[in-house]
Amino acid sequence: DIKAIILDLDGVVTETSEYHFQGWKRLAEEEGISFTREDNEQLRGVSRSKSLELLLGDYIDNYTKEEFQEMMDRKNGYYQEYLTEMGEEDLLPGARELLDEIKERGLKMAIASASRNAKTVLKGLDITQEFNTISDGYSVENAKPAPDIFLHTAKKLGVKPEECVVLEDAESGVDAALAADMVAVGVGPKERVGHGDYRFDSTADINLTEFLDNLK
Ligand code: B16
Ligand code: MG
Repeated sequence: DIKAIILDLDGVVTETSEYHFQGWKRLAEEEGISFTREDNEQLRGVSRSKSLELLLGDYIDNYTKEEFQEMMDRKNGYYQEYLTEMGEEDLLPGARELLDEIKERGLKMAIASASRNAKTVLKGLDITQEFNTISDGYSVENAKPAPDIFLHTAKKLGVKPEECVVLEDAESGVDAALAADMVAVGVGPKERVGHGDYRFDSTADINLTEFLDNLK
């Protein structure tokens, strides 16, 4: 039986990828490196350090460890500037209804995000209090696609991995959920999350009741 729903944050509950993109783009421009919206798609669900590695590509050899750290901090500063303007209106369509539905069904509910800014984002959206537990970019050492963040979250909820459904918009996140032996639900296009157990085009398209009844 399913006892808990674990939600990814960026891309499932809210769409912060545009803010991440603006932050990375500003940094890339300052460093004279090209960075397009398409490049940004690769960074979905990917940790901050891995994101910078992908952005730099071969240029990575031109930088010291300290410079790498400084660039991560600089991008995060830009990102946090955008976050200050966040509000309830930044919930993705269907997200509010989804949270209500999970609660009504008496299921446990958690966030498992790769972001170290997850708590700030949840506060901006004013939904912190909705969740039984929140795991973020500080919770585990190995980022998605490793299963660690989801296993850690299940443990905190006191449920078994097979009793969890994960909602994820990123390729790496679906990989992580499958590796954790949870029901992996992709939110997004087939090319990105089609390898999960189930898939919905968007958060607004998730019909939880129908989906859970079909699982039985
Ligand atoms: P930060 P999620 C992920 O969040 C984002 O999708 C990804 O683009 C970002 O690089 C990562 O968080 C780290 O974010 O720089 O704030 O620590 O989708 O796992 O909720
Ligand atoms: Mg995501």
